[in-house]
Amino acid sequence: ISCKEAETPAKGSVNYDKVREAIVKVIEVDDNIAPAMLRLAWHSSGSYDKKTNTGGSDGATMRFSPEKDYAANAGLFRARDALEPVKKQFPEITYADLWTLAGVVAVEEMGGPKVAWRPGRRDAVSGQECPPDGRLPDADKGTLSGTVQHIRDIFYRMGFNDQEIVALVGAHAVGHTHKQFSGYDGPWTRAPTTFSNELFRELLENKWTLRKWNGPDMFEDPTGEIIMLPTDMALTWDKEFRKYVEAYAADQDRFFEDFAKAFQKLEELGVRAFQEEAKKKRGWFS
Ligand code: DDH
Repeated sequence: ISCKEAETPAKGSVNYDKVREAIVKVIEVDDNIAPAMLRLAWHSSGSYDKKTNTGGSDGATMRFSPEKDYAANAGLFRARDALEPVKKQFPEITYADLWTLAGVVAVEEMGGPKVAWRPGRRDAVSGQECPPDGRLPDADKGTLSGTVQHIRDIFYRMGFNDQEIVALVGAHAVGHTHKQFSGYDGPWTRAPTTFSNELFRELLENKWTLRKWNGPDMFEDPTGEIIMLPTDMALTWDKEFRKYVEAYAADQDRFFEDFAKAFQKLEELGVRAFQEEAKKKRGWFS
């Protein structure tokens, strides 16, 4: 479908501060939903491919099959469903704006940095615009070098560099893996509803060993209570990634600043309205 057929928000008709307040209320009922909202924002944006300029948060295509059924998106119905009453309360906001706004509100509510956010995303009207499966990262590619290469392939495709990759993955300070959704099991930190640089500190300061169980390969600390995915560990084994893990473990302010920039960039990948605006600013089309 063309952009014209898609629903675009009526400018000025939504009070985004009120929407923010409504999202905060949802989080206050169950703060475990905040990490899920953050992951929804990331998965709706992280399907972007810069070569074809497809995917990304514009369109909120995860409402539709096949995207909502991709294995990577298992469990995200929790966040989508939790936001449904907010959409009912503010019907003029697009889902694409609502989901990305929920991501930044979740980060803020969990004590993280303020992330710049602006409206303007449209909603697709069918699943025809869904990106293909396989654009989001797998947590394990069997070998260390394969896993490191996979992380780079996935994030370079969106247009990120090594520093931005490490900053973004710092989001694993919050939330849980769920056996029933991904096969993995457990939280990364002991404060899974506090946004902090704790993922990096745990990665460097704790002792990580392969969990002995009949689930997928994952790492645990000596207590077995907190975990790391192979892709998280890979950030400490690759020299270039490790530089940033060390920097962020030592300096939470720097992590917050870099995360905020990278997350705003992530949420704006492929958004037509912002791309048009940027073109106009360059003066070619005025
Ligand atoms: Fe993640 N993530 N993520 N992640 N992620 C999972 C949960 C959460 C990978 C795999 C998983 C990012 C990067 C990666 C969050 C945010 C972000 C789960 C568990 C898996 C598996 C899902 C479940 O069982 O429910 C991999 C692989 C990568 C990678 O980069 C290689 C990034 C960039 C972000 C971000 O927000 C910017 C959050 C939050 C969660 C916790 C969700 C919850 O329900 O709790």
